[in-house]
Amino acid sequence: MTTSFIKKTLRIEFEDEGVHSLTYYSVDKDGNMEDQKETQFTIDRTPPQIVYEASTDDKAYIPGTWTNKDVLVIFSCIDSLSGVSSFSEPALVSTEGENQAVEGECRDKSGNVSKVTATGINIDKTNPAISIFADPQTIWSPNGKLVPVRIGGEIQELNLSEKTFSIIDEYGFPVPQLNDFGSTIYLEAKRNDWDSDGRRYTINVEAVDLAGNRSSAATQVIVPHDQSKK
Ligand SMILES: [Ca+2]
Ligand SMILES: [Ca+2]
Ligand SMILES: [Ca+2]
Repeated sequence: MTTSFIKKTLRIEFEDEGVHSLTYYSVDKDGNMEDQKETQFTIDRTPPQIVYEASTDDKAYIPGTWTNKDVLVIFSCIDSLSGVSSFSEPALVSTEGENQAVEGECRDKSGNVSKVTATGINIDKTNPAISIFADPQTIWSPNGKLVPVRIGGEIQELNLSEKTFSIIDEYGFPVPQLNDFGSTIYLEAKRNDWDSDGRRYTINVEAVDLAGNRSSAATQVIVPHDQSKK
């Protein structure tokens, strides 16, 4: 008995995407037919779908908003035909800066690639830096007059949201309003005779940046008990 194989190459074109199956068998000269065989293959020209989720401390991060925490970007990918082969690892953005971006990529088993970019990541971890001073710091003499005091200083902050001034008189009397540095306020040059450490006015400023970082600073103006303690 002799066995001879005849090799045939047949070109069949499959255009459509999807799972295709091809059934084939051979017949010998005497009409004997072998068992049918089947082969399957998938044509996939559609790139996968990649999306991302950004979060800070397990809460959703909204792009374009400022945070003072690291932003975690997690990518996920689906592919309906050949299936996902690989996609980007989660990325942790911890550097400070505005409009930072992270790119993610997904590849399916047919080599189609999709990309997505997480943009608008704004991170600020730095507290505002504040200086404040009063001029003069000592009011003399305690003659009951209103004395002009200039409040100076500055806030160093790239993303300042708000600044708030407050004045506290240790005697609890109504105090002037202060809206900004460079202003002059009028304080009463008066103290009680028994107040041995003098009357203390405290001028506070608090600054908050867009990411919620907060700092405060204060200076004091004193109406001393006597001139030697000024
Ligand atoms: Ca695909
Ligand atoms: Ca800041
Ligand atoms: Ca006092």
